[in-house]
Amino acid sequence: MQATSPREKVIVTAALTGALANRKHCPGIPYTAAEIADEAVRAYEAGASIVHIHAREDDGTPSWRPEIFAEIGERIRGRCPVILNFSTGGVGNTIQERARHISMVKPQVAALNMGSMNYSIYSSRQKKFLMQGVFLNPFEDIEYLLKLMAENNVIPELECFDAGHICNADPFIDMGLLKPPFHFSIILGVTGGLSATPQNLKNQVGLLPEGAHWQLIGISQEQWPLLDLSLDLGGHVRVGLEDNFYLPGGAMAKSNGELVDMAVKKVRERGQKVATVEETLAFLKH
Ligand code: KMH
Ligand code: ZN
Repeated sequence: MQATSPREKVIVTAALTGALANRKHCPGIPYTAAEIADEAVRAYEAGASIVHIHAREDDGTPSWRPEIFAEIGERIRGRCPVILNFSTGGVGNTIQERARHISMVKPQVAALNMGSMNYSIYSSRQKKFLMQGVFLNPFEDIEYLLKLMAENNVIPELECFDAGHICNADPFIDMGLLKPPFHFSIILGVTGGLSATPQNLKNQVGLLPEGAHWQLIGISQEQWPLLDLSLDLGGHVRVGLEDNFYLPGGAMAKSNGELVDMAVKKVRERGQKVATVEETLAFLKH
């Protein structure tokens, strides 16, 4: 069972681009390696110590080409010390295709999706699904990624979207493939996974192993009303255009930096501090 009180120092992560949305949805979404690096620097300057990144081709289509991840990494590392967290997620290609950059680029952290489910975008206004797929993350893929990350000194960020996903870590802890300190993300608000309610957040936090670090990933504007509760319960924070385009008042953010500015302001208003890169590295390792 997880202790649930606010942390003195809070890690702020910026999820810069994602794979699903494009500039028709939100003009601030970066596509090219240069654009993603600019957004990473802006997020770092606003207080983010980790940037979570998906690669894209220059026209914005999702890509898992290691050369693109490498270019993004080089451009960011040449300009600031922000910690790199690369995605391994996707719908419709194999885990081997989605994880080539782990051994070739070796980001400090990589996202690891902890279970399968339907994954869709539903429009209540249009009364239809705008996108739907099956998000396949079987145990054999999780095991493959855990071994690959361990061999390459990459820290797994365990992304949990549905009720069973946190407990899916248990067999890997038992096998010794997953060792503390654990870093979980609780994702609320994907249609197909858990909805963004206070009760769902409390239930998920109650399932975490003792001492785990965790952050809330709230999808769409629903992330802002849950921010205080997640900080009260001991969470870290993730914001960014991958998850949500909007500032709390409803205006669309022009950049990831604006979303990070807002998250940092809210953390500080509560009397908590934002973790530096050095402090975040210490959390990641101990
Ligand atoms: N798009 C987020 C809800 C990944 O990158 O593999 C989940 C995510 C997963 O960040
Ligand atoms: Zn992602």
